[in-house]
Amino acid sequence: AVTGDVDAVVGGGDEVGDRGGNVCGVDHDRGVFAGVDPQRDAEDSRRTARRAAKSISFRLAMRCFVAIELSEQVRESLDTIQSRLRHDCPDLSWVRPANIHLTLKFLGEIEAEQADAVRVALDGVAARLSPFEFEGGGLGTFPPSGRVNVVWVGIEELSGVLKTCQRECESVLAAIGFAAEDRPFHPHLTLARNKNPRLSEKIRGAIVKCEGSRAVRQTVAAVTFFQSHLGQAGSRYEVLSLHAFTSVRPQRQVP
Ligand code: 2AM
Repeated sequence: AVTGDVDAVVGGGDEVGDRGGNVCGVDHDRGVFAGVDPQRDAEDSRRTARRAAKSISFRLAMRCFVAIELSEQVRESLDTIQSRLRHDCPDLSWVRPANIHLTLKFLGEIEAEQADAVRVALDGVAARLSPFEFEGGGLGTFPPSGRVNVVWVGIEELSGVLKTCQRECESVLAAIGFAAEDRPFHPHLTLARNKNPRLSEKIRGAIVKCEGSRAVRQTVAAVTFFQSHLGQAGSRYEVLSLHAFTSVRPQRQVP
């Protein structure tokens, strides 16, 4: 988990002393002695402050992504699909419907100041888009054949605006330093993850049985900037900002 990793690093070295009581660089213990060397004290304070700043900025790194939030109705449909699949494949790791979203861009670990730049970039995208509708397609897996890692509901969106939205996000985020994805965009809603390759055949069978349960449809009127908090009880996603589409002009469509 991010917190665990961070604690391990911060707690593992001499940073501990800095965090213990001297984050702002004031040395309270030394200050009570008369006749201390002021130059040396000042250098000590500067060094302490530098370490504290490094440690604080590291601790502020955030695991983030950009996604489309789902409506309550879509989440209910996904819940139903999961229940049907779970009947045949109880041992998958199921994503709670409240946690399912349509990921547009995974950013990974970012610094607090990058988050501000991401917000500005997404505001720019939202100003150029107007609301559109998508529909959930059939069920599928990553990878498409062989061992199953992920079970998903595919997204069908014939107008091409979803693709435009994803490309716009990709492009503004690339401009502020986030490497563009080299894989083609495959819009999907992750229902479950699988760690046991021996279940793969059973999963594919369950998917075939489930075909037909594909009634998900919603209007998309915003993109959301999320922070992911990894924890023992699973991930928790926090909304950092919501960027509502405000353009009234027709969408530019990607072929
Ligand atoms: P997905 O499961 O919808 O494909 C938040 O963690 C979201 O970011 C996940 O739902 C996942 O999208 C995506 N994600 C997580 N880790 C990722 C990684 N290492 N590379 C790409 N996308 C990732």
